[in-house]
Amino acid sequence: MNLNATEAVEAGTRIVRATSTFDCGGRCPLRLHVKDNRIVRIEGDDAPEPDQLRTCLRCRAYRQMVHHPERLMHPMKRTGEKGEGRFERISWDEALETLAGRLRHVRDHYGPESIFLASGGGYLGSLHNGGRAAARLLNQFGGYTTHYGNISSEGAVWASLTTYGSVMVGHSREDLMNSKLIVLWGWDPARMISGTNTMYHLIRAKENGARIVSVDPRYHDTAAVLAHEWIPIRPGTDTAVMVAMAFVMIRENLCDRDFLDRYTVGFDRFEDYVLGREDGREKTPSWASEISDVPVETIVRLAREYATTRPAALMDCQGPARSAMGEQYNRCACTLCAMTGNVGRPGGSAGGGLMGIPVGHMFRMSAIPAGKNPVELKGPKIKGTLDIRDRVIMRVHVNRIFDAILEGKAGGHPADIKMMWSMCNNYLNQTGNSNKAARALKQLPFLAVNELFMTAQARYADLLLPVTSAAERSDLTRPWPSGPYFCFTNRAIEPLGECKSDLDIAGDLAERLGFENFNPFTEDDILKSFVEKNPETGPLIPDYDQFRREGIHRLRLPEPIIAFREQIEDIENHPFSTPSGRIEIYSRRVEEMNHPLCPPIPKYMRTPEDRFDPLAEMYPLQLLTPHPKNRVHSELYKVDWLREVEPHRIWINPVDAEPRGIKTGDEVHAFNDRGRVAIEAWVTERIIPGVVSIFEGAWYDPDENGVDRGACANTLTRDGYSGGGAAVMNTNLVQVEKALPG
Ligand SMILES: Nc1nc2c(c(=O)[nH]1)N[C@H]1C(S)=C(S)[C@@H](COP(=O)(O)OP(=O)(O)OC[C@H]3O[C@@H](n4cnc5c(=O)[nH]c(N)nc54)[C@H](O)[C@@H]3O)O[C@H]1N2
Ligand SMILES: Nc1nc2c(c(=O)[nH]1)N[C@H]1C(S)=C(S)[C@@H](COP(=O)(O)OP(=O)(O)OC[C@H]3O[C@@H](n4cnc5c(=O)[nH]c(N)nc54)[C@H](O)[C@@H]3O)O[C@H]1N2
Ligand SMILES: [Mo]
Repeated sequence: MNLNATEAVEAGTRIVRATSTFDCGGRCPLRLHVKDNRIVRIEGDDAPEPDQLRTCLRCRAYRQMVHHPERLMHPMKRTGEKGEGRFERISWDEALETLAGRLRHVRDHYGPESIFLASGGGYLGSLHNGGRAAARLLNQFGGYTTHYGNISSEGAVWASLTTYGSVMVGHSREDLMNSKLIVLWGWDPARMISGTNTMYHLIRAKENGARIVSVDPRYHDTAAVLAHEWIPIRPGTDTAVMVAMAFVMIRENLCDRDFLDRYTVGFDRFEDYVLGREDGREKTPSWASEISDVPVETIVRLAREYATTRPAALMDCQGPARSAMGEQYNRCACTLCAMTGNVGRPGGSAGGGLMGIPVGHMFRMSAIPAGKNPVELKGPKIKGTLDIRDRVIMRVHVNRIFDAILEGKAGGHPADIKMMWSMCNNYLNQTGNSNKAARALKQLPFLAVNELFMTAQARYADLLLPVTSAAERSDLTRPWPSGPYFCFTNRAIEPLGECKSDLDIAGDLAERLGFENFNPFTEDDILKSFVEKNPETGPLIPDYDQFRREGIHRLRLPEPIIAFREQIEDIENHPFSTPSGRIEIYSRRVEEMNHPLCPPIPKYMRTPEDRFDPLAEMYPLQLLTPHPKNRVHSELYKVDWLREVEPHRIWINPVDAEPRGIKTGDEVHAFNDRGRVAIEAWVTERIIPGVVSIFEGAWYDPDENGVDRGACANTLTRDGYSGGGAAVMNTNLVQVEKALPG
């Protein structure tokens, strides 16, 4: 087979080296075949094994999105009711004048804090574009209010910072080859990627003899392909099982005491809790079994196996952490990693859920600084604090944006929001409680949205500004957790219709607002300076032109990166970045915060809408909302090829389906006090009884009775956050019933 596409190309067709900028955590190097300003074909990476980065289904369907007939092609203003989706075409001139006028009006009448800037959650381009350009402009304009918190991983971030003082808690994926046991604890990389070639490395690790165990309420794709054992567990109860594993390890003398003595602080406090000296309750396997439905023998066996198989990689992630007490799961995972001496060791893991290594995390430095937000300068400095309450004084938690719009200062939020300018997100669809979000956007006086599609949120706009896809501009990007490589995405086609990049929109608007020289550099100048002036990448990418030509710069690491290896090899000269310089199983900083939901050691705690909440009488099923295989959140929703991959369905176990008279293919309603969705059922033993699952990202589409026909998962979720700041996406109770015919 001829893998070198350049040779087989038709006359008039160019091949452009690029990638998508989807936020799946991977980054597929692509060769886009372009003819007459259309991408006509896509091929993946042509590097030989073992370097080749295999392209997944979403990037293979990329051109179906870029050239989708429903792409927004010109600016539009609302003509119907808010949310109705009726718009009329206007000129860029009118659009920019409208936005500039509204910004001036709100700033002058209510103050700049009443302007809300909502930028990217799921979209990941480079930092000069997207929300960054708008922030730079608004900083010059007088400031704005924005959101706080990483909607993906705040629980894991909090846990990693608390325990290690660092978010770089990962190993390069090749290091999985050194593991003898790999525990996928709420981690499904076959679907959510977690680094382009993670599955490749997991498969090799298995071939190399590693045992693979999956702990998850769902028998997911990675487990189906790789796991020797599936341990089903009730959502939100992982910490209880981990604590009971610690109990077994302590009682059976299986802890690495030398490691704990040398590298950690506060294990005694954790031990007091585990053994019941703190609260009179031993955290035995039978205690945890009642909470989690994991059999006692399984907990005991897993504890022994994990403690005695060295090295072992306990791979916790972010899904279970996107929950009401999410950070406790990651903190407890870190604690188990330390108890077994797996931190800083090849084939081991540090836990913490983030899996990032310090290369491949690039372009954080800005060639054009965004400047400071004058609104935030009026507030307290929040750098370094672990206390979420300090972080939401001047900002709105990302999962509370719509509550802030509805309630304003009277509801304890930092501002009375009078307008929102939104880009690179579909938050109505992607944050908790979409019905509340829709109410908020109906009430909000003005919403401008930079978008490629008429998304669920864009329907509520007053003004729609059409933006280019990543294929229509050049950019830099990266795989987020792993690498180690950097991507240059070359402009493949000229902007379609009247689309402009967010950067150009900000530039044009700056002109209207009277700022001169907002975009003084060419695209190439900017990208070049990002690469060359960045202290992280500068030394790593020696030749900008070659990088641009090849579309990728692969790093050759002499050996896999192991988080905290330096600390473990020489703790005296390389302390951890925590106040004690050690791994903090107990955190004084957290104790001093005195936050009722943040114990200083990891603990299992009950939460609202857990399985034991009395509300379960009315809404007896726990709802999970994982990320979809055939989309990136709500992106790619319109692509037919990908819809064919997997219909949008609710997973339900036969034990729950049969008494409700539900069969595969039936239309069912899932509902709670926040909303009701209509969705097809998939009756399957791949999910445990008592739990149902709807993939996030389907577009919210309420009918006249308020039933969400699009079955957006967030019609059912809560707009809250945990003590550590995690968006609560996986702690929900619902009922499911068969839809009545007609
Ligand atoms: N229930 C539930 N909800 C969740 C999650 C969950 O697990 N469960 N996960 C959460 C997570 S981790 C995340 S990261 C968020 C993601 O939340 P969002 O960021 O709101 O989700 P996306 O669907 O990626 O939306 C990105 C939007 O940006 C647009 N876009 C793409 N490129 C550009 C561009 O260059 N400029 C502009 N202006 N727009 C562009 C796309 O068309 C798309 O509509 O969802 C969260 N929501
Ligand atoms: N294809 C695709 N890939 C993506 C994305 C996408 O939208 N599509 N989004 C990307 C983004 S922005 C992010 S942040 C990541 C998210 O990646 P993750 O946060 O890892 O993904 P999730 O799908 O939310 O959840 C992972 C697993 O956790 C399980 N789980 C949920 N609750 C619990 C629990 O209480 N206990 C246990 N043990 N397991 C539980 C789910 O069943 C699921 O199998 O994915 C990235 N990758
Ligand atoms: Mo995310």
